[in-house]
Amino acid sequence: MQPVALIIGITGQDGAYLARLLLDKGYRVIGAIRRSSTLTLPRLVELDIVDRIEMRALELHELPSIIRLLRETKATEVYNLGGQSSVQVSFEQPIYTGETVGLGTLRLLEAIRLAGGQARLFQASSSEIFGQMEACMVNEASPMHPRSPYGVAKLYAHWSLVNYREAHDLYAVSGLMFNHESPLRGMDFVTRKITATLAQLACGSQTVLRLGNVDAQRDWGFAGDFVEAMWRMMQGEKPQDYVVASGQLHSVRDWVNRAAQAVGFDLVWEGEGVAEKAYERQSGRELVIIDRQFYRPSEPHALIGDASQARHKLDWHPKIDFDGLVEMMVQRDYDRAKAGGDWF
Ligand code: NAP
Ligand code: G4F
Repeated sequence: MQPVALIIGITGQDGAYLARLLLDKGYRVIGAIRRSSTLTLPRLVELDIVDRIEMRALELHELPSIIRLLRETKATEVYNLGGQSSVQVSFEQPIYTGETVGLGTLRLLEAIRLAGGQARLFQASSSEIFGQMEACMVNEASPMHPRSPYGVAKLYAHWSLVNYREAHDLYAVSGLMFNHESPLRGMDFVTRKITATLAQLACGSQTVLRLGNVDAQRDWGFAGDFVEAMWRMMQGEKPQDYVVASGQLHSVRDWVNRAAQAVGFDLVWEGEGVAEKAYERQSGRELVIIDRQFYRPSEPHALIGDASQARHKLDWHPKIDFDGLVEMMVQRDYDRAKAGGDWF
C-alpha cells in the first residue's frame, strides 16, 4: 500500500526538502497549509514539486480540523514542522510562540490519539531545549534548560510527546535538531541574512550587513541531510528520540568571514562589542556593523550536538559539511542577486 505523509509546515524550508524526499520514495504527500489570502509556495516552486503535492487547509489551533484531516487522508506518517520558528521573534511574541509550538503540538498528539492512534508522528524539536551546555557536547541524555520562549515551548512539546508515547502507546518521535540551513532558509535567520546580504553587496548594492552577537557558536548542518534523518526516525520498530547534528562548531563570525571570502571580499574586523565593524581591506568600505537590536535578552553561547546514536542506529550520515553549506548558499544567493530579485 502507498504510504501517505501529512506534512505540517510544508511551505517552510524543511517542509520543501522533506516533501521532495518523500515524493522520490513513492509517498503520497499531503501538505497542510494555513489559510491565508496569499499562498507562500516559492520553496516548492524552486524544487519543482508544487504540482505533485495535495494541499489541504489546516489550523493548529483547531482540534476538530486536525482530527478531520487525519481521518480523511488516512495519513500513515505525520511530520510536524509547523509553527513560529524564530528564536528572536519568540522574545517579542512569547504567548503566540507557546500557543503554536507548545499547545499546537499537544493538539496534534491529542488529535492522533482521538483519530485512532495509528499515524506515526515526527516532531521537529530543537537544540534550543538544551540551552546552556554543561558538557562539551549535547546528547539525548543531556540536561535541558532552555534560554528562550521558543526553547521553553519546544520543551513543553517534547515532554508532551514523551508522555503520549508512554501513556497512549503512540509511535511518536522527537528529532532533537541542531541548526540546519540551505538556500531555502528564511531571511530572518542569521546564515541566510549573511549570504543574501553579502551576495547583494558583491553585485553592487550599497547596503550594510547589520548583525547582533557574532561570537555566538552553533552547530550548522544542511537541511537536505536533516530531512533524511527525519524519515529514518519514522521507520524504526520502536519509537526513539535522536540528536540530529553535524558535530561541528562555528561562530557567526566564521560564517561572515567564509561567505565574504566566497564572494571575493577580504574582511578586516576592528573594535569591540557593539562598536565592532568589518570593512573590506582593499577599498576600506564598511560592510558589517554590530547592531544592538539583534542581541537577545538571553541565549546559549554555544550549542554542539553528538549525533553518534543517529549515525549508529539510523545509519544517518550527513553529506554536506560547513564549507560546502556556505558555498552552496552563497552561490545561490549570488545567482539570485545577479538575476535581480526573486528573493524569499
Ligand atoms: P520555517 O522555514 O520557518 O517553516 C515553518 C513552517 O511553519 C512554515 O510552513 C510556516 O507556514 C509554518 N507555520 C508558521 N506559523 C504557523 C502556525 N501558527 N501554524 C501552523 N503553521 C505555521 O522553519 P524550518 O526551518 O523549516 O523548520 C521546521 C521546523 O523545525 C520548525 O518547527 C522549527 O521550529 C524546527 N526546527 C528547525 C531547525 C532549523 O535549524 N531549521 C532546527 C530545529 C528545529 P507559513 O508559510 O504559513 O508561515
Ligand atoms: O539563525 P538564528 O536566528 O538561529 P537560532 O536562534 O539558532 O534558531 C534556529 O536554530 C534552532 C536550532 O538550534 C531552531 F530550533 C530554530 O527554529 C531556528 O531554526 O541565530 C543563530 C545565532 C544566534 O546565536 C543569534 O544570536 O546567530 C546570532 N545572531 C547574530 N546576529 C543573529 C543575528 N541571529 C539572527 N537571526 N539575526 C542576526 O542579525
